[in-house]
Amino acid sequence: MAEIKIYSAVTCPYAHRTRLVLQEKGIDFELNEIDLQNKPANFTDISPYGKVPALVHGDKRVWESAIINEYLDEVFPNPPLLPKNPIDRAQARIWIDFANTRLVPAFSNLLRNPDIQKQEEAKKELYKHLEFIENEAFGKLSLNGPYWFGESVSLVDFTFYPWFERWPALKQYRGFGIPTEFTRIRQWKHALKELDSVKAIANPKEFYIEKYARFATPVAV
Ligand SMILES: N[C@@H](CCC(=O)N[C@@H](CS)C(=O)NCC(=O)O)C(=O)O
Repeated sequence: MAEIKIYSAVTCPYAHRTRLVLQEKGIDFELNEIDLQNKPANFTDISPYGKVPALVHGDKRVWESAIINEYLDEVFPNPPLLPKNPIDRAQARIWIDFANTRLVPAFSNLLRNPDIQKQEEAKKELYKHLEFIENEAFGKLSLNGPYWFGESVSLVDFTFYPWFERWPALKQYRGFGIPTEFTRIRQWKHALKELDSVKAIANPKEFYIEKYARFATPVAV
């Protein structure tokens, strides 16, 4: 029986982050797919916030994707997914925080807000964040390779990638693809797509377009 149990949902980008780390490290795990519309009774015994992903390791529980991923990196250190020296580790955590507090909220606002004016504001916000990534991350940190920190893939790559795999839904419903001027971001997405760990659990764009229709065009009740 697998030592690690993961509670996940295939549509969830946060759970996708953790599944990518499990894949990349080749960790044996038991996958429990949760129907978020109909969660099992007592799910909060496993996941105190009632969300996915959640991880059970023996009799211990860990939740919150960014924390789960750091936990996995500590317990299963190969291959290491955080840089070694403290300043680079600090940079990695800054970018993980940037994903959680800036890029992801702008993505969600654009996809979910039915108000056209608000969507235009969200597009500007998202553009600004992509520009910052292009210049501050890929223009400065990634000089010797295609990943966030150049040569080696890291938790930062796996933290952002799920939203980029879902980007076709933004393009479909809000006409906002990844702007062509952000060449490094586009190269990075391509490099990530080619990783075995990413390929192993990738979904086609049609999958997200179908699944995200209910966020983009909610039906009035
Ligand atoms: N901050 C959390 C967010 C996780 C999250 O929002 N998961 C969503 C699905 S993508 C969820 O489980 N929603 C169920 C609910 O809130 O009832 C993380 O990083 O793990």
